[in-house]
Amino acid sequence: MITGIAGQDGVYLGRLLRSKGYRVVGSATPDSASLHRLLPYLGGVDVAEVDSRDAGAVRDLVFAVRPDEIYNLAARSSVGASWHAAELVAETNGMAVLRLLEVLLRYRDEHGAAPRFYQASSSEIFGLAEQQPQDERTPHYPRSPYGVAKSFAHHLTVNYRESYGLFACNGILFNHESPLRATSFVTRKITRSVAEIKCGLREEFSLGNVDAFRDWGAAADYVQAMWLMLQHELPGDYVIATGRTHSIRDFVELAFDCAGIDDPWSHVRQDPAMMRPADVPKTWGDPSRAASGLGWRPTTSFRELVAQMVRADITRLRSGTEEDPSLL
Ligand code: GDR
Repeated sequence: MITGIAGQDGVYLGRLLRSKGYRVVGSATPDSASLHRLLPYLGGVDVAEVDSRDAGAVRDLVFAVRPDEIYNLAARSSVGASWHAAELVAETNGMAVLRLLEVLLRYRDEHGAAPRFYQASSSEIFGLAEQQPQDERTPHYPRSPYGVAKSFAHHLTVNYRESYGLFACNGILFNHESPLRATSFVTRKITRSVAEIKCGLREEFSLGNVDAFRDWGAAADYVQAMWLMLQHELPGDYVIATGRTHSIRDFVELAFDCAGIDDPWSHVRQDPAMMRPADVPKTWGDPSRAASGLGWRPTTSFRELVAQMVRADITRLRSGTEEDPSLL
């Protein structure tokens, strides 16, 4: 069972589990626009429209599906939007996780064993970290309502594992991207805009803080790590990252380069209104524990990732088809 099937990671994980022969049930918020957009990629996945904040509906779904593994990906995923919807973010990214952990306990009471549980934690828990690179022992210093709620859920997952012996893991995923990323995130906003410039549909676009650094990997690689965590003999928490960090500036320049366009900065405006009240200046992860404990390593370079996203956006515009499984 995958909560949040209607996001980038839900699609990649759902496809991975299907390729391994799993039956996959994915939940999505009723009437989700994202589900409508990504449905072409979800062949073979059973979709249930359930709001993750609705504890009763989540309980009914878990008891009906009787899953071996639950991947909790449901969340409000935009850090930038979280200041404008702090309470909703706390409910969805924080309290809903507590309620789901409680459902696991009730399930175990009734069936003798609970499903293995994966919690989508995030590098945003580290925020203004002093330690570079960040690993599983780096103290939390979240910088947004999003990061605060993810930190709460992270600690609860550890606490329920230690208090009740649940098989519960936190995947501390650093930024991970793909052609399926929504254009509200900076990477896809850039690749989409570059593709539009390439196709003569626009001349320029605006960005906020271009001096932040992110450790960007590929979503396709990162869902493998989620699965590996739940196959391990013991539950644990793992940083999933590439171990390399790049600025937004680097991403912009590489994206224009991939499209064969010179002079990138003549096409980019900086808009102070797009700056966040507080930003995370640099994420840089140390994935050593995932390498030694899970045998996981990223396989996609930064250049390959950017090139794949730019190529997909140019293909979309030239074909007139927005979503097509051949883009992956
Ligand atoms: P992030 O991703 O906040 O790291 O969270 P995002 O792509 O939104 O921002 C990355 C950095 O780019 C700067 N930025 C802009 N961001 C957006 N969205 N739009 C802009 O126009 C823009 N201009 C500059 C931001 O200030 C920031 O520094 C992602 C999400 O997927 C989370 O859900 C996840 O937990 C973390 O990654 C790991």
